[in-house]
Amino acid sequence: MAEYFIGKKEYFPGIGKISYEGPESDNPLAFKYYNPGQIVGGKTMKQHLRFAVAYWHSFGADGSDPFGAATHRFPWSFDASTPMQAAEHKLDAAFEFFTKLGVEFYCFHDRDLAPEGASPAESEMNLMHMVELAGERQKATGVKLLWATSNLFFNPRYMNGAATNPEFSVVAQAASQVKAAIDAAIALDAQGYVFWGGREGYMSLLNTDLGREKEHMARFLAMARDYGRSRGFKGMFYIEPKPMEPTKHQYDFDVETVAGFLRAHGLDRDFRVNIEANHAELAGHDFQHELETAASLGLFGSVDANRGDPRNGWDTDQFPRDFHETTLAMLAILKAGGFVTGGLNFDAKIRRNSVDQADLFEAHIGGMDAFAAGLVAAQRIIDDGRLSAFVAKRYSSFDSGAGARFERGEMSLAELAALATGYGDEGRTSGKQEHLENLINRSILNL
Ligand code: XUL
Ligand code: CO
Repeated sequence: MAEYFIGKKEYFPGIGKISYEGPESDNPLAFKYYNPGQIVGGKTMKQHLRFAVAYWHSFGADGSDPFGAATHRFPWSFDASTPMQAAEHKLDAAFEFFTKLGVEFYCFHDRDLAPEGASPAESEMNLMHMVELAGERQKATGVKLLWATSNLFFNPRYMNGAATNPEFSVVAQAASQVKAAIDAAIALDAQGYVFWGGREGYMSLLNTDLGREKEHMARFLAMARDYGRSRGFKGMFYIEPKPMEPTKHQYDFDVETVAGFLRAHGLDRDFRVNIEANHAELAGHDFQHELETAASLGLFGSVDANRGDPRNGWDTDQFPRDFHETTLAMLAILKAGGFVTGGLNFDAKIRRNSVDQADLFEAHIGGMDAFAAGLVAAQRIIDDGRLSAFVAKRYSSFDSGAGARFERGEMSLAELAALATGYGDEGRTSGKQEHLENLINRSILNL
C-alpha cells in the first residue's frame, strides 16, 4: 500500500508506517499481535479482521463535551479558509493516517466527508466534490470504503426524528440526504450502507404515535433499499441497533428487536445488523450476546468495535482493549462464518485529554492488537474442539429418535407428553460452565 500525501503536506510528521514487531517489542508505535500476513485458520489476519477507521471520531471528534470546549486541535483545518477547503485537507490527513496505520477500510457519514450547504442541492454538490477526491485517493492507496451512512441526527431539523419525524417535510429532507449518500456509496464502491437511527425513537409517548412512526421507518428503509438496488448497489444494507441515546427509546433497540422488525416488513433479505459493543452494553446485553443472537438469526453483518465503561452505562466509545471480550467476540464471528461485506470498524474516540498526535495511532494499534489476539485465541478454541464438542453433546438427545422427530415438527404435545413416563432421573447433567470458562482463559493466556 502506497504512502499517499496528495496535498504534499504531512499531517502526522515523525510517525511512519506502523509495522508488526511482536509481543516482545517495547515500541508503542508497533503492532504486538496484529501481523497482517499471519495465517489463522486458513486465512490471513488481514482477511479475517477487515479493520476500518471511523472518519467522524478520528478526524471530527474535537474532544468537546457538555462541560467543556474542544481540546483537540486539527492541523488540517489551520490553513483552510473555507469549510470545503478544510474538508479537502481533512481527507488528505485521513488517507495519510489510513496508509500509515495499514488499515484496509474506512467509514463515513455524508457530513463527515463534506460540510452541509445552504440548500439540499448545495449539500449534494459539496458531497459529490468530496466523493470525487475520495475516489482518487482510494484508487491511489487501495484503501476501500467499508460503509457509508447519512447523518440524520445533528441538524436541528431532525430533533423530532428523521424517517419517523411527525412532519412529512422533514421525512422528505431526510430522503434527499439518504439518496445522495447512497449515490456516494455507489460511486465509491462501498461494501455496505448503514442506518443508525439516532433520533428514530421517542422522548415521550405522550406525543408519539408509535405504530405510525414504525410504519414510516419501514417504508423509508424499503424505499432506500429499492433506490440503492435500482442504481446497482450490490453492497449490504445494515441497521445498527442501539436502545437509547440520544432518544429515550430507539426503535432499533437491540438485535432481536431489529430482527423482528426486518422480518415483519420483508427487509431481511437486504439488511443485516452492524453490531456495536457499547450499544450492546446499553441494551443490558454483552457484545457476545448480540453477535451470537445475530448469527442465530442469519443476520450477522458487521461490527462497530469499541467498548463502554460498565460502571457508568454511557456510550463512551472507547477503543477495545479487553482480550477476554475480543476472544468471545471473534469466536462468535468465526462461528458465524466470518465477515463477508462487513468488518471491524473502530467507532471509537480518543479521550478528551489525549492530545498528542501519537495518541490516535496508539488507540488504533491497541484496538487492532486486541482483536488480533482475540482472533488467535478464538481459533485456538475452535481447533481444540472441546468447547464445540461439549455443546454438540449437550444437545445430542435431539439428534436421533424421538428427539429428532420433535425437532422436525413431527410430534404432537400429547405424544411428547406420553413419552415422559418412560424417562427417569434425566436432566441432572452438569453444564460445566466453570470448566469451559477455564478453557477460554487458558486459550487467551497461551497467546
Ligand atoms: C452512535 C453510533 C454512530 C453510528 C453511525 O452511537 O454508533 O456513530 O455508528 O451513525
Ligand atoms: Co456505531
